[in-house]
Amino acid sequence: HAEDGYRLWLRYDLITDAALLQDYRTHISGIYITGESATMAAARRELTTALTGMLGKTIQEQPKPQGGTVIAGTATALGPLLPKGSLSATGEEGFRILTTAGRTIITGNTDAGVLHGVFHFLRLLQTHQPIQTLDLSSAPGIRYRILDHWDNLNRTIERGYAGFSIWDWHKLPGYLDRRYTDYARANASIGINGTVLNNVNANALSLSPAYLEKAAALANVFRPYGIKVYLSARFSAPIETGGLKTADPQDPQVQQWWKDKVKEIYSYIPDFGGFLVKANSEGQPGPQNYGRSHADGANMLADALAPYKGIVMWRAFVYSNTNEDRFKQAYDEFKPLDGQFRDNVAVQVKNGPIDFQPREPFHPLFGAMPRTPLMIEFQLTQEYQGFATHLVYMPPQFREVLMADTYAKGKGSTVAKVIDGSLEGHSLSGIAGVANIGNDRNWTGHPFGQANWYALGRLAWDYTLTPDQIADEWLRQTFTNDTRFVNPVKAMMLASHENLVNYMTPLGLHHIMGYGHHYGPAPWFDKGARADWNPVYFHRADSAGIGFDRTATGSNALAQYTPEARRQWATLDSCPDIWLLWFHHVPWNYTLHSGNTLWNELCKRYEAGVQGVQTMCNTWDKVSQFVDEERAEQVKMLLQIQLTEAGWWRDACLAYFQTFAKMPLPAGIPAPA
Ligand code: GCW
Repeated sequence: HAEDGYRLWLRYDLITDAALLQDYRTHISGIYITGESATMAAARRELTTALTGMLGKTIQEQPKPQGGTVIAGTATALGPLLPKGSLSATGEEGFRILTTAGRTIITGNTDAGVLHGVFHFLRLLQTHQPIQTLDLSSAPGIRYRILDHWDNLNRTIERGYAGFSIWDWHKLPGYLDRRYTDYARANASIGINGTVLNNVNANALSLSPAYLEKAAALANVFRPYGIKVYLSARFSAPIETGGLKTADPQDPQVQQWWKDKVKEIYSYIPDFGGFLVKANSEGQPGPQNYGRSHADGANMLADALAPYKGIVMWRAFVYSNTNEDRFKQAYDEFKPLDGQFRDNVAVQVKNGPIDFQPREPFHPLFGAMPRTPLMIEFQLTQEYQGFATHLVYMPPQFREVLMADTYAKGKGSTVAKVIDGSLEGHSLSGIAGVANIGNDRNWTGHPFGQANWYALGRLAWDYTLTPDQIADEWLRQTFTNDTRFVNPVKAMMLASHENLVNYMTPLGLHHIMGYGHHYGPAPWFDKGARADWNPVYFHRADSAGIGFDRTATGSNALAQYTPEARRQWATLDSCPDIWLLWFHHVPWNYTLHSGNTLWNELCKRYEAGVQGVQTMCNTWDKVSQFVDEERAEQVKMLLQIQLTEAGWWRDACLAYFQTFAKMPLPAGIPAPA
C-alpha cells in the first residue's frame, strides 16, 4: 500500500504546489552523471526515480549537459565541467552543490560524497526549497555514524518493538530482500555510514564462515551506499567456535585466533568496519574473566584489525553486583584505563550513567578520558520510553546531552566536542544509535519512530541542527509540506519528550519501570534478582522523602564530574527541579524553585504529562485531515493508548508514593482510578 509508511522520508510524490512544480520543471531538464561505479549507479537511479516522481515528467540522462541539467560526479570525473573552486572542506564524504550557467552541479571528492549530495539536493526539493541559485557545502562533523542493531540470529530483536529483524539470515546469502537496498538508501540519505548487524549480547556463531558469507551479502548491498558492516564480537568466541580452552587476551593462541578470524572476515568483507564489544557486563564474557582489563581485551582485537584499518568500539556499559551506586561503576572501571587503548579503539559510552532513561545527566566519563576517543550511544528503540507505542521525538533529549558542558577544559567543553574529537584532537569520532528498526511495514512500528532514526543520522552529520529544523524537514518529507499540518505537529513533537518525562519520571526519578520489560510503572517492585535492578533502589522513597542522594552525604557520584559541572547539581538550592531526585533525597514538604512543595510538584508534573498527551491527541485530531487516512488512523489509535497509559503512570506512581508522603493530592489532580 502506497501510504503504509514503507517509503519513510523518501516518498518522492508529485509536487502539488502548481507554481513550485512549474519552477522546478523549468530548472530541471534532465540529468548527466559521470562515473560508472555502483555508487554512481545508485545516484543515477535515485535521481531518476525521485525527479520523475516529484516533477511528474520523465527525467532522463542527457548525452551532454544543457540548460537545466542536474550534473553529478566527483570533481575528478567532472573535470572542466566544474568551475574552479575548492572542495577541500567537503572531505571524504561531504559534498558541494552549486548552480552555474543554469545547471545544478552536485559534486564531492568521492562517489559517496556525491551520493550524499544527491540526497541533499532531493531533500531540498522534497521540502520545497528554492533551487535556482544554490551554492552550499557540507561535510560530516563525526566520522563514524552508526546504527547498532540488537538483532539475534533467530530474528528476535532484544528490546525491539517493530517486529522481527529485517535480516533474513535463513535466506541469506542467496536471497537479497529489496528491503536491504531500501535500508541502505534511507541511511545514505541521512549520512549513516555504518551498521552493526547483530546484538551486543552476541552469539559466537555470527563469526562463523556460514554467517560471514551472509554478512558479506549484506555488505555488498550496502557498499554502493557508503555504508560499512560491523559485527558484535563475543569475547569467548575462541572457546565456543575455535576449540580453545581460554579466551585470555594475553594468551598467544587466543591472539592468533583473533588475527586469523579477522583475516578470514576481510576475505569475505574487504571493507569490514570492525567490532562492537560488550564485555564483562550483564553476564557477558570478557577480559576480566582472566584478570585482564578492558584495555587488554580491546587492544587484542584492535591489533588484529589494525592492518585492515578496522576499529573496535568497546562499550563502557558495565555494572557489577556490588553495593556501590550503579551510577559510578563505568567511570570507576574505565577512567583508570585512559591512555591504555590502541589508536583504533573507541570507548562507546551511553548518553547517561544508568541506562537510557527518559532523562539522564550526561555520563561522567565524557570529558574524563582525554586520551581516549569516546563515542556516544543513544537508544532509538524506546526501551524505557513507551516502546513503539508512545510518540516521543528524541532530538530534544539528544541535544540536552550533546550541549551539556563537561568543563573538562574549561567552559564550553561540551559533550559534543568530546565526541566529535575536537576537544582533544582525536580523529576517531562516533555516534551510535541502537536501532528501532524491524520488519513492520513501516519499519519502526510507530510512524513517528521514523523521526528518531532520521534525526540520529542528521545529528551525527551535523549536531548543530536544532530539533525544530530536523522535525520540520522530516515532517515535510514524510507527510506534507502544508504548514497547517507541519507547524502544529512540529510543536507536538517538540513537546513530546518533556511530556513523557512528566508522566513517567518527573523531577529526576529514574528506572521505576516494570522489572524486566521496562514498559509500565512499577515503582513498588523490590523482588528483583539484583538490588540495582529494582525500582526501589533508584527512587528510595521513605517517610522522610524521595530521591537518590548522590552528594557527599550519599554515594558521592557527583564527585565524578568536574567541580564546575558538579556545581549545578550539588546543592538542593543550585539543583534545577528537573534534576532534583537524581542527586538528592528530598523531604516531601521541601519547597522547590517552582514554589510548590515536592509532593505537590510531583503531582502536578504527572498531571501535566497526561494533559500534554491529551493536547497531542487534540492536535492530531485537528490536522490529520491533511495526511493519508491510514497513517492518520494509526497515529490516532496509538495516541489514545498513550493517553490511557500516561494516566496509568500518573495514578500508579502517585498512589504508591502517597503511601510515603502521606499528603493529600493537590486541587486539580484526579484521585487514582
Ligand atoms: O538497556 C539494557 C537492556 C539490555 C541491553 C543492555 C545493554 C543489549 O535492558 O537488554 O542488552 O542495556 O545495553 O547492553
